[in-house]
Amino acid sequence: MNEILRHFAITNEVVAPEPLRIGFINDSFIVRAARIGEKSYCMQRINHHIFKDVEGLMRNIQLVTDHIRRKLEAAGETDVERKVLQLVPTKEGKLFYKTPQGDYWRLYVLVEPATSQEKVTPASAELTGQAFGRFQRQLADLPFDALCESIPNFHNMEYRLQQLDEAISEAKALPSSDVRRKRLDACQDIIDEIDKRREDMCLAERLFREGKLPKHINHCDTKVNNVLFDEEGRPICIVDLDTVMPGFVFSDFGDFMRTAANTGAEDDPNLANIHVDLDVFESYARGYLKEATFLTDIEKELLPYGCRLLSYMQTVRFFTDYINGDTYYKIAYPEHNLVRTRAQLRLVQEQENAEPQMKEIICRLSK
Ligand code: GN1
Ligand code: MG
Repeated sequence: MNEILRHFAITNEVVAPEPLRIGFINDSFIVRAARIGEKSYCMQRINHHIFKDVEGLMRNIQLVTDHIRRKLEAAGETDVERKVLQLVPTKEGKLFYKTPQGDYWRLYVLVEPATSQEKVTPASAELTGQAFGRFQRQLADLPFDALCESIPNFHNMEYRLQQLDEAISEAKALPSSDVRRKRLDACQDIIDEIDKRREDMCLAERLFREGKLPKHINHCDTKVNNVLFDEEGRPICIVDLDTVMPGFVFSDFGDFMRTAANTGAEDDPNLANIHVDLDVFESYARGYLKEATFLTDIEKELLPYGCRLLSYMQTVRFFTDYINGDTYYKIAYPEHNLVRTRAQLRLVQEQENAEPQMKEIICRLSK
């Protein structure tokens, strides 16, 4: 560990790295300053099986953090070190260090003091909406294609449906005794539900091709635990920038609502628990719209649609993984991906029913 650390351009004395249990994708370590008051760091091994273009990913992060830092400085903000992540380059001036074994490591200055939250309340939802809205606004003047897609087609609905179709045809070709074929044969009701929404759910991609819907830089993992809060419970910094990439603003708005504005769990086996939490929806939307002042009319109008879209996309992704035999998502029990699929599909249906209320809220808040 110290061998890796010595490649980075750190000027202060630090103690040995210790494992930090955050996130499932990368491995993180905390590197504490030897003396109080000096900088500590967060060292991470990047999962290059998921993020295949580490160079592109790190360039994205550098671009985004530099851009936000310049914005904060131009606005005369104080405490900039806590308001945007800061990468520490290697002694050779690179954004990451690649070991002879082929692992990729990076180093951030640790944001402190700061706390994080796992659960959302209507009050914290509003603050979180502001934080992600501000993040998008700060990046809204970057051309969307200045960044690469760190996971290609990550939130592209047409591509996700194509992946499902491939999984289905592969499973169909298997003998009827095969587990994957059995899974497929038992799930025709899910396929029907997915099929009847296909066209509607690819609307955003079509509007983009017709030049009617813009792309912007999105965070693409808008969970409350990716926001750091200060001592007073105010959001200070957005973290986990690996999936920051071009896309539609719904990716961030819809994914937050998918995870936070659901009275049930993402993998709730009891479908009766699943409803849209309109209090959380309204609070987040209020915070978001306060800050996301760059939105066009069509983007605002489609925000409730974006909620359904992200839940539908997650339905398709979980279901594809189920038919493929659970190769992408970690599962806790054999039918976990099926339970997740049904829970997300129910959320889509609940969001369809709640769409008039969601539209009314967006309309009221936009005035
Ligand atoms: C994955 O691992 P986590 O929870 O940050 C996935 C998201 C999905 C989510 C579903 C890189 O995110 O896109 O929405 O699972 N991230 C990746 O729970 O695939
Ligand atoms: Mg994540």
